[in-house]
Amino acid sequence: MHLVELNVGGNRYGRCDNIIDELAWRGALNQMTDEDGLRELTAKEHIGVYCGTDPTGDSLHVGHLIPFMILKRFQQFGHHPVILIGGGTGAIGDPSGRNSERVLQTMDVIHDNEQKLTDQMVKLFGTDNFTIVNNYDWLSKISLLDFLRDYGKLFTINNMLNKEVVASRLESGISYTEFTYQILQSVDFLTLFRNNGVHLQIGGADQWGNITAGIDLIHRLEGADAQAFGLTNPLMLKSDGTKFGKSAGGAVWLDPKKTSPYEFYQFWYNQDDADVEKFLKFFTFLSKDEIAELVQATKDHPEKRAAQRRLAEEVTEFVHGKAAVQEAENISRALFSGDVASLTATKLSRVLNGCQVPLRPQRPLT
Ligand code: 485
Repeated sequence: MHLVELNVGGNRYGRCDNIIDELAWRGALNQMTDEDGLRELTAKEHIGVYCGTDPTGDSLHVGHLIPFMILKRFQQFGHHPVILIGGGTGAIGDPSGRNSERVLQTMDVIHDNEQKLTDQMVKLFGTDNFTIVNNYDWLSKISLLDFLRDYGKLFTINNMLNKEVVASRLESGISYTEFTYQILQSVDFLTLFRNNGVHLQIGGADQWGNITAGIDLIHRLEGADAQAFGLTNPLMLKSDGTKFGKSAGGAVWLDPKKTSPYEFYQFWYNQDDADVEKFLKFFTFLSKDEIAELVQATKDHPEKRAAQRRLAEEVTEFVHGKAAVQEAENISRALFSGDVASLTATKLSRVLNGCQVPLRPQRPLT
């Protein structure tokens, strides 16, 4: 695999010269439709790549970072990321990855969440070479009759029932509303393919059925050789079998009011030695060489936690900015040395946010 040194946004990255090789090395690939076709297209031109999220909550969490890191890497290779906020689909609720029916949220709550998620996305992706769309803009305009005539006719119940998400709910039951979800997400892919130059949709492994349904719809309407692809990331497993993304206080949020930057930093700093290489590859933009050095440092001096510290610094900076890293490190140091008096009231309130963390960090900052 050939490595090139690029200088993007002031950082040095040692990267593969092909985005798919880069993702493979980062451990970011689960399933892909037509890998050869996607390699060929991404080598030839810069494409639009999209990932959607429903505004069912008022903040993103670290689990959402998984496909967003992939989108970010596409952006660094010159491709164009499109984030879709599902104001329309969020009104329905994706049955994927759930074994029971969702409770519908009010449209007021959904619209309120849309804004909060949009603000968080802009912090991660900036405003250059990045588009953010809301599927409420087109889904809310389709009449029931048009929906059934234009799209419903192209989906067979037989295929829809075969999607894993639906099949797994047949015994416990699934409403007609949630059953319809895959058609809505397919209409999105078609809309972005037609209007935004989007050729690839990415998402977690639970999104495979929805993504492939969209590709089928595009092929039905735009021709069998229309270049639409799908890619999912693997489940993020931890070596001790516990779920990635949870801390003692529950989910780790990107909203600093729900999870303070200090708690956020500590979440990454406290990852096991056995997981740190995997997380450095996946959640940072560090080069192969830099990661190799950190892995060696963990082997030589595990007690120094150099790899965990770098991981915490990189991800906290990506999500909350440089100043937040400084502050998290100052707080960690002061708390560990017992020098609480040096902390201002604001800093203390960050640590005590929701009282979710032990007052003393679990480990000293070396
Ligand atoms: O056109 C689309 C409309 C909605 C969606 C995607 C494309 C959202 C998707 N159906 C969904 O439910 N996503 C989850 C969410 O919104 O929280 C999660 C997935 C996860 C990962 C993450 O979004 O469960 O695997 O894709 C970004």
